[in-house]
Amino acid sequence: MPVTIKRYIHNPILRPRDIYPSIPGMEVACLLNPGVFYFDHKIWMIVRVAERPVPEKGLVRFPVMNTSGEIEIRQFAESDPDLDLSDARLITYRGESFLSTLSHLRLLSSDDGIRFSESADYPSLLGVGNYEAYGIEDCRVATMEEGYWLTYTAVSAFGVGVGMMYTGDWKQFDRKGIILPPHNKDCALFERKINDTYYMLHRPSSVFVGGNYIWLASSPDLLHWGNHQCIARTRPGMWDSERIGAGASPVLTDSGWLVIYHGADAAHRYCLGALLLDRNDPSSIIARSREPLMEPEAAYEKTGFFGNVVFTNGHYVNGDELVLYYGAADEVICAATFSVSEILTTLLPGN
Ligand code: MAN
Repeated sequence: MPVTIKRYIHNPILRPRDIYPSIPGMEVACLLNPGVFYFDHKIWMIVRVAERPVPEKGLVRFPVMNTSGEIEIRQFAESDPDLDLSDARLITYRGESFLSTLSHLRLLSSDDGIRFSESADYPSLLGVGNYEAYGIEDCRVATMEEGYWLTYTAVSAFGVGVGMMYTGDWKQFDRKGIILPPHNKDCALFERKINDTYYMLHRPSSVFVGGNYIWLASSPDLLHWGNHQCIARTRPGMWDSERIGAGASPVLTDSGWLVIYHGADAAHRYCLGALLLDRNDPSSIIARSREPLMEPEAAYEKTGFFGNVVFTNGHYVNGDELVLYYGAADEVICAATFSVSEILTTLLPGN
C-alpha cells in the first residue's frame, strides 16, 4: 500500500525569484535541499542557494571562489568542442569538471511552516577555504541539548567531503572543518547518544569498485569518527539501484530509528524511501521500503533545473505527523506531510 502524501497546496513554497542574489552580477538559479529546525518559537530552513553569473551570449560562465575568498568568474566559448554540458549541474572541460553554480546557505524562518522569510539579523553562510571553494550544499541540522550541529557537503577541486559547524544562536558559528574527507556526503547525525556514544550516517562513494552506500560511524565527541560499517546498499533493478544517502537526522519511534533516505537509479531519477534501524544498535536494519515512499510526480518535481528529483535533508516531527521539506527538480523548495505510523506499516523486514 502506498503511503498518503499530502503535498502542500502552496508548493513550491520557495522559488529562486523569492531570494536576492548574494552579490551583484549573479543570479539565483536554484534553491535546493533545506535543513530544518525549531529555534526561537519558529520553524527555520537553512536553504542551499545556487548562484551563477548572469548569462552572456555565446559564453558559458561559472563562479569559483579564489584563495582570498573572492568569487571569480571563469568562462568558455559556448561553441568550444571540448566542452561537455550534458549534465546541467556540471561544466566539464577536457575531462575536468566544475559546478555550473556556486552554492551557499541562507537562513529563513516562518510561523506557519509555509511562508518563509529572511531577516538581516541572521548571516548567510558561505564556503570558506580551499576545501569549500566550489560551495557548500545540502546542510543537515541536528538539534542537541547544547545547540545545533550542522553537517554539509563541502565541494572543491579536492573533491566532495563533509564539513561541520556548531552554533547555539545562529549568529556565531564555530567551524569544525572537514570531518569526512572526499568522497563523502549525505551525513546525518543522530540527535541523541545511543549507549553513551554519538552516531552518524554518511555516504562514501567509490568511483571504480563498490558503490554509493549508506554507512554508520560512531564517535565519543562528535568530532572524531570511527567504527565505520556499511549498513545499506543499492538494490539492482530497483528505484534505488545507483545511489542512496540519508536525509535528515533519524527520527526515534517506538519501533526504532526511522531514516528517510534518497535513492537514485541509473537515469538519475531521485525518489525517497525509508529504513528502520534498531533503537539500541543502529547498525541493525529492521525494515526498509521496497517501493519508494515518494517519487517525482508533480510538474514541479518532474521539470526544472535537473528534472525528476525529490531530495530531502530536512523535516520536523509533530506527534505522528512528519513535515518533510524537499528540493524539487533541483530548483524549488516544497513541503509535504506524512504519517510516521503509516510509513512504518509500509516497511518490509530486512535490508
Ligand atoms: C546529488 C546532490 C543533491 C542533488 C541531487 C540531484 O545527490 O548534489 O544536492 O539534489 O544530486 O541532482
